Amino acid sequence: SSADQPDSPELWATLERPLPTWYAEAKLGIFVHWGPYSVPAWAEPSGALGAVPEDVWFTHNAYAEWYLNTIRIPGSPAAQHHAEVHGGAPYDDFIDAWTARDFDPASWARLFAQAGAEYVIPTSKHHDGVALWEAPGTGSRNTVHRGPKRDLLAEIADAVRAEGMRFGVYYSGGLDWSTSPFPPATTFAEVQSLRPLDAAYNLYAFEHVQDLVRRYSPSMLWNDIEWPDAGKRGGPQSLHALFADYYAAVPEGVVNDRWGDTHHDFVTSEYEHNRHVEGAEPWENNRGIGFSFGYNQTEDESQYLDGRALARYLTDIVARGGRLLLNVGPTAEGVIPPVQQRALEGLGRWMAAAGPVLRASSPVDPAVAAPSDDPWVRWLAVPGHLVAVVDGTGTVPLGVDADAVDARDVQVLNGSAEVRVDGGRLSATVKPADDGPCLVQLPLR
Ligand code: FUL
Repeated sequence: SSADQPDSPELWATLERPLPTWYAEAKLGIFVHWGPYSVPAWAEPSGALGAVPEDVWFTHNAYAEWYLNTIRIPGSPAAQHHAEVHGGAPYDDFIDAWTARDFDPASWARLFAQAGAEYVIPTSKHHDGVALWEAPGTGSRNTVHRGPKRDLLAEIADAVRAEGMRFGVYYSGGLDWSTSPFPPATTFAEVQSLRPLDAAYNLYAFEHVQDLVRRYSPSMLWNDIEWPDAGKRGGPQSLHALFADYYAAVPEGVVNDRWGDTHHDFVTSEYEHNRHVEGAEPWENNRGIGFSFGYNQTEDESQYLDGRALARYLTDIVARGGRLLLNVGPTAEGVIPPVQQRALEGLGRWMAAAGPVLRASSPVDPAVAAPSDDPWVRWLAVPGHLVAVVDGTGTVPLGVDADAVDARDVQVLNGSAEVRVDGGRLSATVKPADDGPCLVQLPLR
């Protein structure tokens, strides 16, 4: 393509190939948002993205990793908090205050693996532009030179792989606030109009991702917000070239859909935002355990999902053919906050029984077996069987035709349940286990 023509759909199509098996089968990934923002660790827990009105979202942003944007919005509670608690200190002071003193990547990886995760995606550079590795062109604004003084990505990659999980990276190609001063975004339109587009920034971002590929061979490139427009007009530093180079280096690698209108291996929804993409193409929903990705010390149990709620959230996604990228936000010291740790441990106890079923499963046509929210029932198909995942107590109608399954040969994989046939319909009298929903496995006839 010529210098001012955007790369064509035909060019992007040349990158298409079958979805690598590991990702086609994956059900649970762990996202890690860790940065200088983990020092103030402050946001208003205003609600889930997509459920909070846009005119409220930016001034009362629930995402603690957006701290540098939110404190620059005049009159925002975060601006007031920053003035009162941090004396209006320059944001980069938080780089040095980020100690990672208690960071033990092996214990993180063990926790994630026990929760049932198959892949782990830390932020390599978030919107604040601070790199978690010695990224070219960042000078000292990275964790090797300041703050932790460690290559955090290398340590996480090694620990994650030692637990048999895949390692990938998040990269903010769209927003990079290291080009200072920047006006704060107060609308989603401004997020787009304020992002850098030029050739110099494209080269900067291109060299970052190329360096990530060379050093860590990540199984996933999870870009955010968009890719600079200058990188979508052909040439050796184009995104197309970057993808081709990536697939050559990591044949099982996958890329998400947040580069703009380009090639992608899967699409993403975030909390309640973008739910309409779930279904047609391979998809992944992402969210924090609470309302933030970066650690937010103002949140408590009332915002966080617990193990049981996570089990239901994950099952709902898997039953619809998706996967969950569930975020953890460590403290500046490198500790997974206890409330997040408990949630993951709770999910892990349930996944000990449910994980193998979830991983072997595919969605069930709702015309064959209908899900319901009250009582809570979801359906999974595993070879030769249907599995009802049931939460609640008492007698629950199962929404499946009694002729479709063999009700005499029921296997309860978690909790206890008795299945009865009543007028051609099945019901189960359940007593769920302490750790999460019952799994009732019924052979297909
Ligand atoms: C969003 C970002 O703006 C959030 O801070 C977070 O990284 C999330 C996964 O993607 O678009």
